[in-house]
Amino acid sequence: MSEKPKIEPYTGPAGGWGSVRSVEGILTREGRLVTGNAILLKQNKPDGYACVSCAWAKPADPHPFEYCENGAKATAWELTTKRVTPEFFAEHRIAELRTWSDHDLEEAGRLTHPMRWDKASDRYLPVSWEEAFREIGRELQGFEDPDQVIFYCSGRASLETSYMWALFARLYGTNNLPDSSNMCHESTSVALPESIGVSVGTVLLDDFKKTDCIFFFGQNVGTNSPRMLHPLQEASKRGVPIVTFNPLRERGLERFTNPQAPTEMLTGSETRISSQYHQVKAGGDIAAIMGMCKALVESDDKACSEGRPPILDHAFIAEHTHGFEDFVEAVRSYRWPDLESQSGLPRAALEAAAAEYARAKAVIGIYGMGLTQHRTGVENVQMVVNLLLLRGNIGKEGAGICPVRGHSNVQGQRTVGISEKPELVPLDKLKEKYNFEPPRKTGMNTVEACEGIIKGEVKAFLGLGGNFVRAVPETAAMEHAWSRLRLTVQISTKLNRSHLIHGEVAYILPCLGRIEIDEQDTGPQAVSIEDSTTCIHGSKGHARPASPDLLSEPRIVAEMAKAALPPKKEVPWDEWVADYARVRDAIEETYPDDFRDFNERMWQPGGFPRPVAARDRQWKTKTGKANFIVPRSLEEALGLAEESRDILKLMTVRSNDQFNTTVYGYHDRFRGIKGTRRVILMNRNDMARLGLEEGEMVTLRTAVDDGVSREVSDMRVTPYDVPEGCCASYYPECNPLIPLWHHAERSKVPAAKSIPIRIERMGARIPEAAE
Ligand SMILES: Nc1nc2c(c(=O)[nH]1)N[C@H]1C(S)=C(S)[C@@H](COP(=O)(O)OP(=O)(O)OC[C@H]3O[C@@H](n4cnc5c(=O)[nH]c(N)nc54)[C@H](O)[C@@H]3O)O[C@H]1N2
Ligand SMILES: Nc1nc2c(c(=O)[nH]1)N[C@H]1C(S)=C(S)[C@@H](COP(=O)(O)OP(=O)(O)OC[C@H]3O[C@@H](n4cnc5c(=O)[nH]c(N)nc54)[C@H](O)[C@@H]3O)O[C@H]1N2
Ligand SMILES: [Mo]
Repeated sequence: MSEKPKIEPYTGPAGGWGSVRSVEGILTREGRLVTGNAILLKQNKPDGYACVSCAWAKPADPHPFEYCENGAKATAWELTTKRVTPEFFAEHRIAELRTWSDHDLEEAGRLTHPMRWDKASDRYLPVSWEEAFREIGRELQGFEDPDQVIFYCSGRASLETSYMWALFARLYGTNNLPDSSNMCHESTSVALPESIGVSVGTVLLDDFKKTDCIFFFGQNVGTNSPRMLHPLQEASKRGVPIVTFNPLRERGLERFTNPQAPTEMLTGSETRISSQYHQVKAGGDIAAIMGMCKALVESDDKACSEGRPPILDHAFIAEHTHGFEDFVEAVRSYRWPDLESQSGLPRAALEAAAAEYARAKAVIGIYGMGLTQHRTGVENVQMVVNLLLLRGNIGKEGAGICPVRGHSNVQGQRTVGISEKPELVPLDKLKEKYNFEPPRKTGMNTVEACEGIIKGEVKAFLGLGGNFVRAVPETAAMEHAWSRLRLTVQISTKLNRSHLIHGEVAYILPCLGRIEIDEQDTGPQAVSIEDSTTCIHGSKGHARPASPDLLSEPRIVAEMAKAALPPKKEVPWDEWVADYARVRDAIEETYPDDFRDFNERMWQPGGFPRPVAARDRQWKTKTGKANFIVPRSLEEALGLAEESRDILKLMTVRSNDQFNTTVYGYHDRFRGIKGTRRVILMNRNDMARLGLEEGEMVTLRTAVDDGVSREVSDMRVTPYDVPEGCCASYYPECNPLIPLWHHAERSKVPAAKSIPIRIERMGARIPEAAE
């Protein structure tokens, strides 16, 4: 991008005219306007398609324009008129394409034809589907051990495709089913079952209408789930306090103008979103929440001793929870000065937040990657649950825990068997239904798959969507090891880096997107997805396919499976492809409690919710109760000596102009950054201490002693409102800095929000910081 970078504060609200102009800009680019606009009216509608962007809930009574700026961008990006054809690949050698940016690769357009890498010319050449499936099948039959093969799944594929993919992997003989949630909400999937006996959130959209108070940790709603601003705005207008913890001041969490409300737009009226905004240090949430718990316990003690009504819900705690005494003992043992220095927040601020919590009858706790992508990711989540349990805020109207999921069906994929953990899958049921012996050995998650690839133990990688090499940590070692794989197969819509660093035998298999009409033998097909609030929705494509040579994801999965596996009458691949309703029947038979009357109910406005036991205060935990869990890491953290002052904690975050590794453009409007993504957002005091000037270019270097040098250069020093000791930059540009072992201890989610780094002036090492 040649545009001159510009960095200046953004004064507008989230949404508003900025959002309208941005949507307009997207739709008018390259003739996207006509199709795009008509199609957008179908987004998140009962007879339409589920947005391909985020997983936020779709209301039963949708707005005529039930989409947001970023949903519109995602749609336009998929409906682009540009094409990556065999001629494109003839013009560009792989070595050349490798020098292109993430943005330019995907901006080249939709993939149109199955392609196979040709060693002699170092190009991708067109291949027939038949030949592609035949060779992939033959290759898959050739590996010694099924555990040498990875079946990765990015979170967009439908419930139908995901069910088929997981079955394919298990029939092949492996539980190697890592997915994008291993980099995302796996901390949730480990934390919540221990705390409350379910792996998903307990909040429904309706709870937003009944809540008294919202606590918001580490999620950037204005950028990553903008439609959620509508229920938040409504809550705020009812006077519901919203208490936010985030190191960065994110505009969407501050104020919002609904671009779809004409009066608001004309009068320029804004709604404040957060009533309290606490700029916690990166990784400081456990200490912050512990501080709130301490304030609550102390005021409960006081109230009880003065004969006033208690602050804590002792009846709920007695009947429904376990571990309260140990937890309170821990809470009392922490000293305020330690909690203040760990969280970076003064006691008075934490007491003010606690007072807001104590006043409310029903509290929702919302969170995102700011909690899950830390070494303490699991404990972070459990600490939010501890806070909620103190006043019975789980399993009550208007209250609950609300993880904001990423990809549009990432939660649903887990529901239908995409998991490396065999204990989460009804293997006996699969065994009986499909008459085979499913593998019982735990498979590889994302980090383990990377380790296996680096060690050379993994021989083949099959990707159902996504951009694995770019999304994972340790870019240098991964890219090097990736090219030693025997087989890489990527089922994709757009060209990305994972296609270009490829195995010895490499295929790109282009597929239909969810917005496109999917015509099979019994007519146009629908698919289904599960949103962040466990509601399941039907989705029907409305746009003409990008190319006549595309196949649907279910078809590609079925053909690969048929080519790789011996035929089996119990698994009717062809019938499934002819009519996806038959896949839904199979899903219902495998998971009868979750998917009762699946085919009928999937068109219910607002979707149908899966049962979640904790919503009804049934606790499917080992103790049979909801558990208070003491975070051990806080003790350890408090015991550690102050870290070296020239090491900063780097948070890698998303801009308002990207979807994960898909870079739409170079403007991060809400953060006032234009024309570049190569910035390092820093506190002015850190800049002064490290002797860095605004606008100078620096190298970021990972500050760990494992003998590996990790660096990213050409980053522009940009002063920003971020706590001292913390800094921020963009994902995926900074992924080369993350050591593979730097992940949440219990869930193995890469700790992308707390990478220890040093900052060096380009060209010369800066001397040790002056202290
Ligand atoms: N438009 C758009 N939508 C998306 C995506 C996208 O890339 N673009 N990605 C999708 C996916 S897969 C996901 S997982 C979600 C991600 O959505 P988010 O969870 O919002 O993810 P991030 O942008 O990584 O930002 C996390 C937020 O956490 C804050 N944060 C960082 N460290 C800490 C901390 O230690 N404590 C606290 N309290 N906060 C912290 C950051 O300042 C930032 O505001 O969005 C989904 N939706
Ligand atoms: N440093 C750092 N790293 C991170 C994160 C972070 O916050 N910081 N976040 C992590 C998170 S939360 C996630 S979820 C992962 C994301 O990791 P992935 O899910 O692997 O990556 P995406 O960028 O979402 O994948 C984009 C590609 O998906 C393909 N695609 C798009 N639509 C479709 C479709 O309908 N079907 C098929 N088959 N393919 C499609 C396109 O070819 C596109 O190039 O990254 C993780 N990595
Ligand atoms: Mo994600």
